[in-house]
Amino acid sequence: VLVLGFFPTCTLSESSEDINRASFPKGFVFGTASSAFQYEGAVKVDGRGPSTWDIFSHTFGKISDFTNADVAVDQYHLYNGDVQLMKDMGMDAYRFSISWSRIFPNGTGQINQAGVDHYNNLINSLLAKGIEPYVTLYHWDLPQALEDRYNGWLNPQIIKDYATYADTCFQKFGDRVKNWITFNEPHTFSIQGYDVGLEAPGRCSILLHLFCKAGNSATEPYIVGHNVILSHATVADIYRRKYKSKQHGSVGASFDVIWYEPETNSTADVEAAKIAQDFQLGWFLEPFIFGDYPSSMRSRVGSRLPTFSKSEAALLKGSLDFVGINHYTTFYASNDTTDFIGGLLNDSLADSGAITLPFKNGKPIGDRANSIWLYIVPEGMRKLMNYIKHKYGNPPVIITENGMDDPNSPFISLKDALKDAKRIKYHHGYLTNLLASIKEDGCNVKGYFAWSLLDNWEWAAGFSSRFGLYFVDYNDKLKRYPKDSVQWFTNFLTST
Ligand code: PSG
Repeated sequence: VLVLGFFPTCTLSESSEDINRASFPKGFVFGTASSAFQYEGAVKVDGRGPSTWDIFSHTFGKISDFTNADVAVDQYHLYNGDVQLMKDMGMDAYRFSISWSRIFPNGTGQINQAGVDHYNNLINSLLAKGIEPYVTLYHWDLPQALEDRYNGWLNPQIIKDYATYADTCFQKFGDRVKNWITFNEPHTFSIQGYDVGLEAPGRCSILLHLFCKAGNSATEPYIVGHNVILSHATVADIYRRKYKSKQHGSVGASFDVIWYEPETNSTADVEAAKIAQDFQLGWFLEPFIFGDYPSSMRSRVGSRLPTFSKSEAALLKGSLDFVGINHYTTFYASNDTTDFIGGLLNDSLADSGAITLPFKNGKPIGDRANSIWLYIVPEGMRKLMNYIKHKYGNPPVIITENGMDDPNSPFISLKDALKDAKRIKYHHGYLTNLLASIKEDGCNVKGYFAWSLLDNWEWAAGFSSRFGLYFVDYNDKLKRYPKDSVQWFTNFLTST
């Protein structure tokens, strides 16, 4: 702070004033994002059935701090207060997910009315305060019943069952919900759940099945991805045929995207960065834009990559009303000349022939947050927006997640934990680059959601990572305390 004091243009108060809501186009949406399993808790309340994440989180050794999300931040009970916090900040929207096993505890069959009631209450509470709901239908918490019955996403039967679930949500909530996200980060859950096994359902074959009992890391991620892609297309079609003319909403999906910067300007590294991006964003976005997987994936994965029939391709193409992007970080990409990863793992990650790392010659690409994968590189946001514009015809984009985490340390006092200058700098930097992509480059970006309103349960990292604008006191009744970033966002959103 003392050092900053010598450079008046660098102080926080100044930097928070150079851009604000009014700098963005009219109607641009600002919100925060969350997911059911990370926030709700109340896992056994009102007839909810177990999900794959309940089982995974209760399996010894899977969660780094040995916690689970049985209580999480209890938004199931505390939602009214949380909605007020959003309102007080001047937020326009809230992205949350519906827990499939609250609606269908068994995955299919009987609807659980108490689960429907809960989301009706949440949606009504948001609308009463003028906050627009953005609803994710699937944020990783598959009903365990479907995993047990037929291996969940590995079986094409899931397409029909997911469609019934989504159709039910459109029917029950679509009179008030106008923005639907079918899937959160299919790339992440295909890889983490079925290639490296670090997330539910924890399947893999790497390192001689040392970590996972069952799985095939070279084939299953592609099978899962395929069923997810067909599920999205099926559900987008149902929405257009049965609901769109009455409900007038939009259906998109959210994709995780690390920006890949070639490690050197050699042809091989430039090409490696492109192919790495095909295997991340292209894998899931291209089928919806062009009707097929990227050609680089077709040639590299060969017969392990499932194919789309003519009629499936037609259903896929144009099935996204908007492209949701979860963007946090940038890595270097280089050509894997030694096939190091392929030899070691024999998995889908090796197929791109690229190595992606946040280091070059031992030097990090940017300042690191708490998560080992989260390096702060604000310019990546602008580059990514331009990449999507040029490669995919400037579709409407919504940033459905962006944010950074601090460690959950028992040695930091509450007072100090609320001083999150690093988070303010992060959002300021990423928003500045997002704004430039819109204003200077003509990118078609419609909204921005910060991850996250509250500290919450960060999957395999448990409570060890704090992504919130609000601090949650896990030792004292889950009380919420505003970090400095809350004041920053409030100023940003309410100044004109
Ligand atoms: C997203 C992006 C990366 C890793 C994990 C995620 N990345 O760039 O390497 S998960 C994503 C998810 C949400 C998480 C949040 C923070 O949708 O549930 O809590 O980001 O990890």
